[in-house]
Amino acid sequence: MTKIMYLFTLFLISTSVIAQSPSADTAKLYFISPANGDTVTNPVTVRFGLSNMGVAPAGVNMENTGHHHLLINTDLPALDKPVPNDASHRHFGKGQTETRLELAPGKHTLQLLLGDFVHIPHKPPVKSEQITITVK
Ligand SMILES: [Cu+2]
Repeated sequence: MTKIMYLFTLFLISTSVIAQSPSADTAKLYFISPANGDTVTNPVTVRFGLSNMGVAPAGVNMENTGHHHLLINTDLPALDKPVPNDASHRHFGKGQTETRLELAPGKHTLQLLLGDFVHIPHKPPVKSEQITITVK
């Protein structure tokens, strides 16, 4: 192999390490519950649905997997950086597929965003629609 081929191979390896994890073309992320427009009471059980990709805990680098992030009353974060970790960006890094929330009475938005083993959204991102619920 020529030196140029060798350098090119190194380049491919190094870019694949920092590149975002690819998502499956057919991946779909959605809320099993609640549904958009629902009126609910506390605690609000939120169930995450994912098809054509799998759930793996954070830190586990397996193709076509990721873990759930629940965005509460916020829009999508930067899609090429780790998802922030705060009250409006919840990580489910153990591989959980549901949670219970205590929310103030009123309207709230919820959205799911899948992240890879280092919490970075896939490319293209796997996200649900943003739903609005009303807590009584
Ligand atoms: Cu995460």
